[in-house]
Amino acid sequence: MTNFFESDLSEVDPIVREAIDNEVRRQADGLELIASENFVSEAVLQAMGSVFTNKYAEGYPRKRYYGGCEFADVVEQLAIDRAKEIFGAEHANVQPHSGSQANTAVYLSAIEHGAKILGMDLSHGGHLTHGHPLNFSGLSYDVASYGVSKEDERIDYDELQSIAEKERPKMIVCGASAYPRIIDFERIGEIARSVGAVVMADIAHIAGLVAAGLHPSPVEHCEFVTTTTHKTLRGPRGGLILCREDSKKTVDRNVFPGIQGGPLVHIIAAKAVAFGEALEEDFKIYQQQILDNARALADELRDQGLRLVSGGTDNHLVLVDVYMDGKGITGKKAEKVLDEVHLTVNKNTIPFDTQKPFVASGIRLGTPALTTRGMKQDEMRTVGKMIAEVVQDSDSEETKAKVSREVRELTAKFPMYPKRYKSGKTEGISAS
Ligand code: DSN
Repeated sequence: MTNFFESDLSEVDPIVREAIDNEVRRQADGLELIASENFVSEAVLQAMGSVFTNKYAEGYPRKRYYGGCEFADVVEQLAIDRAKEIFGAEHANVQPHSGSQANTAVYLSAIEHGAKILGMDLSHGGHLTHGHPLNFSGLSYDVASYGVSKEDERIDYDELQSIAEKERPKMIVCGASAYPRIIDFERIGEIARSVGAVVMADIAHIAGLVAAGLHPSPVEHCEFVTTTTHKTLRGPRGGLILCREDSKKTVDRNVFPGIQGGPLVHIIAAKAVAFGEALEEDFKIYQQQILDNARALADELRDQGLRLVSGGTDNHLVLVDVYMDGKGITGKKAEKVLDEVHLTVNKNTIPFDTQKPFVASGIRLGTPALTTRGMKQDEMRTVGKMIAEVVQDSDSEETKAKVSREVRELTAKFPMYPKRYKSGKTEGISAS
């Protein structure tokens, strides 16, 4: 089965082949610092590129609306069982096509249309699906929001308690896409119970850390837990819902037929592979290295004079205030100049930002992808210096040319597919 393909994409569709090859080179020759991205193993890629994409399998294992689902059942049941084992959850639905679909299905399962939700403000680190006015969540529900305090830029749990008492939401939504600190799910669970609300914890960013026991788990404290499978969890692009046994039927019904038709069986097969990798001892070592690397990156950026939102990081990401009240450059410009030297980041609003979201005062950096590549603290210090140099001297072509050369030298030392990282084990970061 290794030589499964007899035809060659470069002959069948050279334009797509070339785009794929260029993307392989882009990923290999640049330094990927987008906090929500990662590099999957070849095993995950193989499962994604399998003939399961041909199969309709509406329904769930052993209860399908189509014939010929016996092997689809194998991979979906495996993905469910492994997800439950990783997170210690009573039930897992592995069919959501994305994190947004997972969240949509939970909203439908947990509360009535139009009910009040209390979600974290997007500009304070939340997510579109946590109540943004242009998202289904903001359009279909009555939204109140909470955020971080101005003093320490961390979630103010006392304020969250007061807002919950005043607003009396039916559901509190927690979890974030640009929050560098530990989230106290236990406290949020207590706040929710005190006002008769349920909790949806969206752990898309930190799922790998939770799986490895390096971030407190929400599973015991929150009725519903959602995640994507492609960030720190390092699986295929997709979603996952964890819930308790008593919500199993409702959640399953709201995923299919509620919001989706046929599941993406090839992606579910790849989720099963990735979940298997997450159960390996190496995965814990990898997640610890993500944390060590984020701390090293944060320390270097701080030493270089950049301001970090909340002063540092407890997880895989660092939010840098590059604008510094007009003394620096905007997030938009920082993203552009860093891109020019092949340091890939995204502009991001910071709490209480004075810039519009498309301009933003910050950039968000994450270490999951570079850690998969085998880089450790020394390389993170080097990357931190490069970022600071470009951001602080953003109009100098000379600086950009120099840093660009340094990026090339560093990437050459940590090759990507197919030389490194053939399985879930990361070379150089391995127990074996
Ligand atoms: N777009 C994702 C991120 O970058 O964090 C969240 O959905």
